[in-house]
Amino acid sequence: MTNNKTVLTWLEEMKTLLNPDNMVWIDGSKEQIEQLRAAAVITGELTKLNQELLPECYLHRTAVNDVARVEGRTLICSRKEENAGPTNNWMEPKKAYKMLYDIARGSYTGRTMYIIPYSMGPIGSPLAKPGIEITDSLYVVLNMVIMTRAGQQVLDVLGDSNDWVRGLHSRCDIDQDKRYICQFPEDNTIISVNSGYGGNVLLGKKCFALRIASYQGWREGWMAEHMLILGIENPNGEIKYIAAAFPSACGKTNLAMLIPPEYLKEQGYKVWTVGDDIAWMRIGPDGRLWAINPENGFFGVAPGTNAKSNYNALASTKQGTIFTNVVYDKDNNSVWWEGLDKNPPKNALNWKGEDWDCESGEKGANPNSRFTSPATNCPCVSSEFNSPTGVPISAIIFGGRRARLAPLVYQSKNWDNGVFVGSTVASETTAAASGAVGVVRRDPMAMLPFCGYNMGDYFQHWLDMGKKLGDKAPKIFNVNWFRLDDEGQFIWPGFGDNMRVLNWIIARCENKVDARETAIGYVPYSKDIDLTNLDFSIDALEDILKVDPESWKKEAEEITEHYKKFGDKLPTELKTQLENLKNNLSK
Ligand code: GTP
Ligand code: SPV
Ligand code: MN
Repeated sequence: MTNNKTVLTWLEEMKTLLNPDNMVWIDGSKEQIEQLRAAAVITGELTKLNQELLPECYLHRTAVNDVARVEGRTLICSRKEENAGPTNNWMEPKKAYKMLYDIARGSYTGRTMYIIPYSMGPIGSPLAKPGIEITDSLYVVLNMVIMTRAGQQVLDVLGDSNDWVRGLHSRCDIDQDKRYICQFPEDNTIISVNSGYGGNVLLGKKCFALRIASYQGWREGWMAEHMLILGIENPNGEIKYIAAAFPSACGKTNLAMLIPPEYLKEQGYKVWTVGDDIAWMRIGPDGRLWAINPENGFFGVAPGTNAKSNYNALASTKQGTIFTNVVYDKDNNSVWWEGLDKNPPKNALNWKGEDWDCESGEKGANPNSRFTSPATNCPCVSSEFNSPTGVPISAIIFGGRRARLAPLVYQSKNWDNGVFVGSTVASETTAAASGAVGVVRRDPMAMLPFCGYNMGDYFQHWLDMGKKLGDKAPKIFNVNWFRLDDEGQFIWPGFGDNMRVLNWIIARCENKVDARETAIGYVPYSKDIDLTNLDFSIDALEDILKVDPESWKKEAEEITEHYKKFGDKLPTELKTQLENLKNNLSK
């Protein structure tokens, strides 16, 4: 498949270490994928689903102890501890290699070593980057061929270059006490052992496209972000692109595939999906910020996905999809999850593969159950999806799950103030990572688990990008779809109705609408959020647009604490921003 010496040498080393029975290159051909699916059905890793209802779709169950990312066991192994920074777990690289090689040694015995050459980004795009993942898991192979562009072509473009990311994955024994997800940013290397769950083992995704790539972006002057990318087409056919960073399971896939309310559809508004999880962004020849989605598929949260909440995501799962940890419907050899519809299957297995009684009150699907679907399945996939240059970004949005405080939407005063807003994002934890759910924590730019270097340097990099972009910089906003009322119900309807907020954001970018200046930024006048055909009162809207100085003073104190972590690495601009906020609030 290749004569690249750096590749062949590494593979030899890995072969000696892992001791596989045989080696198989993934060439990306349909025939090979079909053959590997059949093999995975024989080993029991996949269940072939009803091919009439769900052609080329399969079900997989992970080990019960292995259903989410493990942030506590995710390490950044930079040479100096300071370069991993205060928000990452760190281990000295030599020690980490030894520990990981000791764990992985001989672990492919009796197994096949699959070699997956893949590209993050359209093959041949100047913004794309190649990697090679070796794995002993067919599930990983079959997910990687959906989530990335994988196969021979990647090696052809790589040629003799040494500029590729090494990825070693071994299931070992799925021993959670020996589970580690390690990134070596200075070596372009990832090692993941003892897991079989998506975010831990599909090494092109969080490990490469965020942890390694964020480091590369810092060194090379571009950005790798935990952001969806969408295009909004107005009735004149003009398309504006928005990138949005929300923490895991906080609504990126949903927003990326939003269906506008009926009255806006009738006017001719459309939404196009470029990406739902990751954006790589570079300053283009015109001085604007251009973004690609490095992925080729969606690894989406299943629960809550239905024809009403996210029609396009559901449609994306109808073919060539791998479902992980959902309910198995024995009667029609199909799948189900909470929130799909009101008819849970009567004769079913839960995500663990046990008989499941839908009336027991126990959940059938794991809260972090997922679907892996090809992006091209999505009815609203953007025509620019494969564009090698990407799309120009007009606005960047930050957001999180906050039951209180953060208003529905506000605009930062300028780029530096927007970086401040991003650096202070807080959100309730979700099932996407193991550990407690619903605990509010700071998750700067939704990158807390994904930044591959010192987050203080990362903030500075954002500020530096702003200086380079100057007046061509995207405008920065913050949204919160998750405000709760006293009964614990979401106040804002969310989902498709978020389009009403996006339209305000676009209008702000085009200088077409005024806003109210507050201590935290520009907040909409309630009349400017269009509530046409929505059963939502202007009073309720005003309520979720309020900026309460007393609560924000408390928030400013918490930000002060949050910032202490970064010590000398905290950029002066951000200290100034915090002081400004405090001053504004006491006016
Ligand atoms: P990752 O793939 O983990 O990065 O998640 P994500 O950010 O793509 O989140 P996703 O869109 O899958 O949404 C996660 C959960 O949030 C689902 O249960 C959704 O139903 C819910 N959700 C998404 N958008 C909204 C919204 O506007 N309002 C409310 N109330 N819930 C939402
Ligand atoms: C996330 O947790 O942000 C995800 C899912 O997108 S995973 O790929 O598991 O990280
Ligand atoms: Mn994500």
